[in-house]
Amino acid sequence: MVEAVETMDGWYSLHDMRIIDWQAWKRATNEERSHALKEFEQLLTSWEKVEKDEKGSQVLYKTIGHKADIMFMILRPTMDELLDIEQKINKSAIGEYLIPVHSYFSVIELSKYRPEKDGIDTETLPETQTRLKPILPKWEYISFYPMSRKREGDNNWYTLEKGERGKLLYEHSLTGRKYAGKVKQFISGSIGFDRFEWGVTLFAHDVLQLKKIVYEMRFDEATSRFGEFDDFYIGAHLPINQLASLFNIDS
Ligand code: 76R
Repeated sequence: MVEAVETMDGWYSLHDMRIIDWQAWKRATNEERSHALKEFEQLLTSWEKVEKDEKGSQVLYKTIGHKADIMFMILRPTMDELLDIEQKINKSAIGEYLIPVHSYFSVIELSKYRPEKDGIDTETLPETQTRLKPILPKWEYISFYPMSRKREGDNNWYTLEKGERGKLLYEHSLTGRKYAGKVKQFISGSIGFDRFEWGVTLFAHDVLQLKKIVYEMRFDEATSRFGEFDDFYIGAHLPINQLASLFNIDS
């Protein structure tokens, strides 16, 4: 029988993609617009406190193309907090102009292919806990895409022995390490939660590095034989102090 691998699970994750209803926004009065914007800024500022207290983390990006205009990635210790946040956005004044177009629910995940380090359970190590409950970087660019591992004939990830899967992921990680300082990755598991098996979130200072790492990994066996991908969402960082300029209809 093929052995599963134990997963270590951290904060719950919601990727929430919205389109801005520009027509409705333009029809709103100046007063309605400035009230909505102010309330939105206050909501985001309240989340910054949660992050400072290390009780969650979040980022907001402007996404390119017509799949979405903005994307939130929000991490919290429980799913209930994510539900609450989703409702808060919808009930807020700006929520009237932020049409949900896509979302992805998952949980930050590390797999235990090497369950011990120097005889210590890796899950108990402080560095593991930091990776399971990460403060997300506010780097210039983001890429998010769901992916799965194939279950087709000889290319079935789930009939490979655990040792073989561990070896392929180790090789995969060597490609990943070449991008240290250029690309930061967060893997969140979504088996049983959403349509694909993992969410991949990458941050980069240079948007081109997002293409380069994904291209190079296509040649790793873990990807070339087993990788299956959904749509990619690419965005540029949207800090609170740039919201006014994004939503300003005169510029
Ligand atoms: O957790 C670790 O860092 C240990 C090594 C490692 C694992 C187990 C690792 C390293 N990854 C692991 C697991 Mn990864 N990763 C992806 C993608 O585009 C593609 O082809 C794939 C999308 C990227 C870009 C990426 C980057 N990785 C996984 C898994 C779970 C598989 C499972 O459990 O079966 C997926 C789906 C996945 C996908 N990976 C790294 C990176 C990078 C940059 C690293 C090096 C991190 C570092 O050492 O700093």
